[in-house]
Amino acid sequence: MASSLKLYVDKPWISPYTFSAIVALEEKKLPYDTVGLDLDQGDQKQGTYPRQSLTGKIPCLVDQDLWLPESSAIVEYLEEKYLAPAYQRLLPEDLKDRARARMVMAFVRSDMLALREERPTSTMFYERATKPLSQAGQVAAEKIQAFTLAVLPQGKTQLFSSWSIADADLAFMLQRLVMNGHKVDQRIGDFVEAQWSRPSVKAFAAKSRPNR
Ligand SMILES: N[C@@H](CCC(=O)N[C@@H](CS)C(=O)NCC(=O)O)C(=O)O
Repeated sequence: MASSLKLYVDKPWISPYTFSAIVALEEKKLPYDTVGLDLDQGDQKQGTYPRQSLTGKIPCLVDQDLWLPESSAIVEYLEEKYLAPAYQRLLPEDLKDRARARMVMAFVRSDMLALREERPTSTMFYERATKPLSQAGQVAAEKIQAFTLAVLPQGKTQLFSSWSIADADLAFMLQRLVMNGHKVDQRIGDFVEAQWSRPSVKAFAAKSRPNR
C-alpha cells in the first residue's frame, strides 16, 4: 500500500536539502515514497510541479492536501506532527539548544558558497574534486572548520546532549572537505565519522545512485 507521505527529491539523491528531508523521515521511522526528478532535464519545470510545489525546487513533501517545499520547513513540520517521545526528536528539547540547532541549520544553508561551488555534492557521491581549493574556497573551508570547533563541545561527537538534525546537516557540509581528502582537525573527523554512521544518514549515503 502506498504511504501517505510522498517526497519529491533529486533523482541521484545528492542534494543537501534532500538529505535533510530523508534523514528526518528516516529518524521518525515514517513510511514514505519518493519521486525522483531529473533536475538537469528540467523535470521540476514540467507539468503541475512548479505550481504545486510553489518553488519549483526539491525537496517537496506531500502529505495529503499539503505540498511543502523547503527542507527546514519539512523538518519542522515532521517534528511537530510526529511528536517525541513516540517519535525520534529532530531538534533539541531545551529551548536554547533548539535555537542553536536552528542557527546551525540556517548557517549551513546560507553560507559557504565557495565550498558549494568547488566541492559540489557530486564529489561526495560520484567523482572526487580534482582542483585544489581557490583562495575563496580555502577561506570557506577554514570558516566552517572554525565554526564547528566553536559549537562542538570538547570530547563529543554531537552538538547537544542528544542527537539533532543540525548534527547531520553540519556533517554533510563538512563531508565536502573530508571526502575530498581535505585534512581536518581530529575532532572534526571524529564528528563527521560518528554522524555518518547513524542509520538515517547511512540510509541516504548508501542509496544506489544512477551512473553518470
Ligand atoms: N532552500 C531550499 C533549497 C532547495 C534547492 O535549492 N533545491 C535545488 C536542488 S539542490 C533545486 O531544486 N534546484 C532546481 C531548480 O532550482 O530549478 C531547501 O532548503 O529546500
